Amino acid sequence: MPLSNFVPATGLLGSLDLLQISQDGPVLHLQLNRPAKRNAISDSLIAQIHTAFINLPDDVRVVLLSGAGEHFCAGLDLSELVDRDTLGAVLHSRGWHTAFDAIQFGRVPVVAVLQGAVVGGGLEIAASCHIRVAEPSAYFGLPEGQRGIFVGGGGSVRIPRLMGTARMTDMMLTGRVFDAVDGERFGVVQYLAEPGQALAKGLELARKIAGNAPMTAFAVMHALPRIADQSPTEGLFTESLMSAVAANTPEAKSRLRAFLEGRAPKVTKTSETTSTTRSNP
Ligand code: 1HE
Repeated sequence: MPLSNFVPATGLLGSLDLLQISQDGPVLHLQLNRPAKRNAISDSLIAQIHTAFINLPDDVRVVLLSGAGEHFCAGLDLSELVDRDTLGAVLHSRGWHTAFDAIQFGRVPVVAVLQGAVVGGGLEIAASCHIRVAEPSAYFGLPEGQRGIFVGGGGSVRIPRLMGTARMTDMMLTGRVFDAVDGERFGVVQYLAEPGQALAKGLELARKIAGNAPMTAFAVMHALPRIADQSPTEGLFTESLMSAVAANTPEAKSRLRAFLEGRAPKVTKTSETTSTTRSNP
């Protein structure tokens, strides 16, 4: 169901039958819509996710990603795995990388709203997003270890960067499953919502994000993770270049002028986003 005020997408985005896409101003809501299969990611679904993220309408400034039903995503559609040969498996994994790169390194930030199972490829797609908000029902697992396979959707790159290699090793070797509280404690989740409130919280955050200068959003999405992967000396240099680029946009200049002329809000405790949630510091 589209959120209230959200208008269902038409055209290409409206034709993607495994996604339900709707838009309200700068916020696009993209819902994985395969609840009968717990939003398991089939070849068709991964292709549709990729298509959606590379064809976002120009006026979209942020995406809210959620899953229909009681579970965010049960990961890879296991029924399609059995018949692939080795090259087919490599190409399949590379296809997931392309799709999830389009999320992480696309044009706009993505807020994921998580509930129920966030497992395997479900955790991999969540890890490609920029902000994760969780219902208390959310839980995180990497059953690949138990299924005799390995992560293939970018999990080995992105998940350790959120929770650390040791925790991911534990999940994969022992089948350990984390609940939402531990997910927040371990850095997988930035916001833990009250029951039934995660979508509303995600929307509130999305609207805030949509108000940012596009160049800042670009810098956060594209420069920050790359700087984190660079040596300190290279990182500092990249930071100087990125900050000079951002500061020289007309939007930055007008926002800075607005503050200096007393027209912009001050930074106060009330600008925290903790009204209905506990958030990480
Ligand atoms: C599926 C899948 C799936 C459900 N592939 N069909 N992921 C997993 O190992 C997780 C497997 N799924 C589960 O553990 C459970 O389904 C859930 C805990 C997520 C949900 O349980 P439940 O009781 O609500 O649903 P269900 O009865 O288990 O499943 C409902 C239907 O969805 C059923 O099909 P049906 O035709 O019998 O109704 C299930 O077969 C189907 N279903 N999950 C295919 N994953 C790029 S590499 C990534 C590697 C991975 O992601 S490995 C992790 C795979």
